[in-house]
Amino acid sequence: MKSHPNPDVPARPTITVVGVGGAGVNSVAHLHDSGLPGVTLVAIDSSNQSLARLSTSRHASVQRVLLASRTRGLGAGRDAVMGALAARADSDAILAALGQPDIVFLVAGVAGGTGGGASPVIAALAKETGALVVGCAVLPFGFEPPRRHEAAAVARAALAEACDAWLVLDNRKAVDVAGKAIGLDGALRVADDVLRQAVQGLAEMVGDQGTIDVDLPAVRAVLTGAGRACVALGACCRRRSSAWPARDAMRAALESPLCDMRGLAHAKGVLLQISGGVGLCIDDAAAAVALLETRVPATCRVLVGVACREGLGGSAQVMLLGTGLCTSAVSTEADTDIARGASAASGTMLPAPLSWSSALDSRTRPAAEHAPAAERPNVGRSEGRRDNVPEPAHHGAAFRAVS
Ligand SMILES: Nc1nc2c(ncn2[C@@H]2O[C@H](COP(=O)(O)OP(=O)(O)OP(=O)(O)O)[C@@H](O)[C@H]2O)c(=O)[nH]1
Ligand SMILES: [Mg+2]
Repeated sequence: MKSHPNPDVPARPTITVVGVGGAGVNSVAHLHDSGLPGVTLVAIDSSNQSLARLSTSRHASVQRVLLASRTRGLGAGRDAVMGALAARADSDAILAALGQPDIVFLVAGVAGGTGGGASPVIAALAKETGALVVGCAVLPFGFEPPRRHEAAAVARAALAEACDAWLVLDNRKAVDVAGKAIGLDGALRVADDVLRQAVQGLAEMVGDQGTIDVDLPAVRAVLTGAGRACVALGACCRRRSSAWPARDAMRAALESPLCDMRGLAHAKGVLLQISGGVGLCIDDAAAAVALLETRVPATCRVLVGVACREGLGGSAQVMLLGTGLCTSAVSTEADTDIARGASAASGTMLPAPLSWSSALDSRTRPAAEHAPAAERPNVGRSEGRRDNVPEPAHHGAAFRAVS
């Protein structure tokens, strides 16, 4: 039972990120060090050594759970059965650390004993608390032995079964994104940072920091029992100012070669968070939404949140989380469901919007109805929704590893 809310305190959905096993603990440490506000962090591992990195006073806000009853704090030795037993043996400690969050983001390297074995158990415990559970399965690097990949495939399926929605972050793709020349540590940090942006986007969307927030019940409706999901991130960088930064960021997210976005064509729902500077204009945000709607079915429910942050200047970022994907439409091998792209574009900023309210609602109408003229080859400008807004020249999107 959730405690009764105090009417004097504005209610805010609570998000907890749970890192399981060595990879999960590292992700949580990165989230902490990036200063993500409004998100509770929990690190769970069967290895004392792994959790020790979060023992400093600087990390006091991170809750740690050592699954020691079965392992003596020595790790699960790559044995997923041991990882599962360890989590079951310490389930009370896990439940106590979880509390009663609204949304749990659970991250684990599923090739590991703890990550692979304990994460489905912890996901099930999190669901017992009433939380919406989104699992993120980190897949092994290409250089890791085949048996690790096989173990990861089995554990990924178990994690998927235990979560409302699940997605994959493939370390092989992280290396591609980071570039071959970058060190292993650099590739790991790229993966961790992609996850940070996804969590941050979700936190902004349901938190009270945005210009337009999305209700938790609406987010619940999209994520509950949603199955396979994907996250795409796009950015239009400040140093290359664009007339349409949000739309260009959306294009970057959708066209990133790092993610197989074909599944979006079958998506049942999309959570979209658009973040831009204070000058972010309504037509630009609407164009970003319209561009997305050209890629999803007419029946897809798109929820849009918008946050204007002074620090973003003329740049924009989008985070989209597509759910209910048809698994046959996305590759099942060597895939990542998290992508990020950066768009290079030039031009001038449009004037600030007068009102946000009408253009950015939850919508289920056919995509073509909303697509701006520029995205619909056979529709004349007089039929478009932005007749009096000059159409910027098309800028080819360039994708870079790290924006
Ligand atoms: N992205 C990312 N992946 C990692 C990181 N550390 C490990 N991995 C991946 O996660 C897999 C599992 O490794 P760990 O998380 O260390 O394993 P564990 O869950 O602690 O399992 P045991 O040590 O057997 O208990 C590895 O095979 C790597 O592919 C990290 O810091 N970031
Ligand atoms: Mg370990």
